[in-house]
Amino acid sequence: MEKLIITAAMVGAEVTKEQQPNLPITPDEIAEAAYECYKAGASIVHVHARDKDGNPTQDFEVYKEIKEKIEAKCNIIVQPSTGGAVWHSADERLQPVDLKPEMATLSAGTCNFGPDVFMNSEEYMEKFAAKMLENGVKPEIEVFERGMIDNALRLAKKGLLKTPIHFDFVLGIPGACPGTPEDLMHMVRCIPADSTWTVAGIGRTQLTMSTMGILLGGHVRVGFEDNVYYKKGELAKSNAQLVERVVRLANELGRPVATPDEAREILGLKK
Ligand code: KMH
Ligand code: ZN
Repeated sequence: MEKLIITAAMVGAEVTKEQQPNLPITPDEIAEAAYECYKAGASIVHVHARDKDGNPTQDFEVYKEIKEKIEAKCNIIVQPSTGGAVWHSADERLQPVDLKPEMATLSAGTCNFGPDVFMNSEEYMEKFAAKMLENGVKPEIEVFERGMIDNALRLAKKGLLKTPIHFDFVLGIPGACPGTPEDLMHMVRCIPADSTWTVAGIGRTQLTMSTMGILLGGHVRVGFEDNVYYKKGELAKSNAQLVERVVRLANELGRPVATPDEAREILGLKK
């Protein structure tokens, strides 16, 4: 089995300081949290930016500041979000791709997202994929429902997505696919054999999905974007604490953890 790539999704667009007092918000806080996650064993940070009031923003300059601050501290892979928040327009969402990061997320279809709708029409997906291709950015395909795998395969068939594809199964969003072992195993069975994949379990599904990811030879995403708790009724102290738990699990289960450069090798990123 490949070494385990751990992604820290530290901020997100939906979580508030009221829900998680240790949520990093400013570029300095996000860079420090990324450095802590790196020291704990993460090789990718999935980044969302916030404005001065703490609201989600896709502003190019804010992402630039965050990326530069993280890269000044460590060589972790910086993966900006192009999902943003549900109310962001496609053009707003695409701004961080102009930074030419090594990776960025690409959501592969529309779904309910709690009380909202997360819009990713065919037109959006093609536009996002084309822009990432043009800028040499490797997409991480966000899959919230089974049919989104086929949407990604169609992009590849049209030459808008290079293979092998890297998928992220985001399971347990209210309104989309649940985070059960059976759901994850079905997703894994449906992707091309040469693909790589990671799993992000939302809320209480995070620990189960992380363990499944380690055992099935996939990779794992944890962090406040997906889950603010350490266990039922107990908030996590930091994003790094959640990464540390995955490292301990991986050690117990005999799966070595990848450094950022090893993750680059596994994902075919050139640096
Ligand atoms: N905040 C969600 C609506 C991504 O980062 O690419 C979308 C999201 C996906 O978080
Ligand atoms: Zn995200």
